[in-house]
Amino acid sequence: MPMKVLVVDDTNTDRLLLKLHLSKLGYTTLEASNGQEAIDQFLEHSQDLDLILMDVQMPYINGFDAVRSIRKIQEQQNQEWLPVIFLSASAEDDDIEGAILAGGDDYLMKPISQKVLSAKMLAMQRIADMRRRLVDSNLALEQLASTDHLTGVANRRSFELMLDREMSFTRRYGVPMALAMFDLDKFKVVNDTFGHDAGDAVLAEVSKRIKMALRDSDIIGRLGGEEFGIILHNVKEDDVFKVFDRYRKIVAEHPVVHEGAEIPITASIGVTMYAGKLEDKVALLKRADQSLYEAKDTGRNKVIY
Ligand code: GH3
Ligand code: MG
Ligand code: MG
Ligand code: MG
Repeated sequence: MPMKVLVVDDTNTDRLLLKLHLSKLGYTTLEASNGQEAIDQFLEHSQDLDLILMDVQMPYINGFDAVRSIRKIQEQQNQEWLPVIFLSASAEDDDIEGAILAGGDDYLMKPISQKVLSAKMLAMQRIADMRRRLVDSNLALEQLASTDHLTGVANRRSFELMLDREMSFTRRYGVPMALAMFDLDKFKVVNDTFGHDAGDAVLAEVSKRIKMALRDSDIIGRLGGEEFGIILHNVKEDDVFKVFDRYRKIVAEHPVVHEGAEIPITASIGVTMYAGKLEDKVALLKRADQSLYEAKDTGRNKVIY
């Protein structure tokens, strides 16, 4: 994709000349002829803009003020860095300093040399690429830190963060949700009979079955050991039992096959609803846990709701 550049200048001939330079260099352009237009263009195109070339002297809102506003918006919206190069006929130290203080990344003297402009844009592109790589590797690290490596589902920390988020969604919009604790039955026996590797394979397979069955807006996480949490987002109270009983069956109806061995598996599921009362995550998890205990106490392989 060619870089998209916003060219801001109140002088038509300057703007045309810049556009000409830029199109020769293979860039696409957007235009603004004053500070306000620049801000408007930025608001409309901030998603796919790569660079702003900003004249300093303009009536009403000058280039410095326009860039200050743009930087403020970016900060409020937590947007990515967008390079800004100021263009001005003034060689005054105060203007050069002012440009950087206003949020500019570089300052070029008019008349603009196509060669210098192209070199400066290359420098900005390099920094933008570097930042993008950093953001990407941060995202990858975050992903790694929030995922349980054996099963590929959310780990406890990340599940609890999502639970917080779901609960505030429910509080704000009054959309009920369900939370379940889901624990494999007699899993110690599985390990003792088939070995720890087989136990690991069961955990991975069970997570996969549930993940396949979940709706996109629902969430599964591994809370620890052979215990999982499941959140149903925006669910009718009448449907809750049906959904979780389906998950129970998905686990129980076929044994997990590992290295030729057929391993029968069942799970107990303790469920609780949340409709937005002043209750915290800990209280909710505790209620689901109590239902889970009841399921274990009364025979396992069942949903208690
Ligand atoms: P219950 O029906 O009451 O839940 O019985 P249980 O045997 O499932 O419960 P218990 O808490 O006594 O045992 C849990 C077992 O899960 C013991 C532990 O070794 C096993 N386990 C926990 N994490 C893992 C894991 O990552 N891999 C394997 N293979 N086993 C695990
Ligand atoms: Mg001007
Ligand atoms: Mg268990
Ligand atoms: Mg357990």
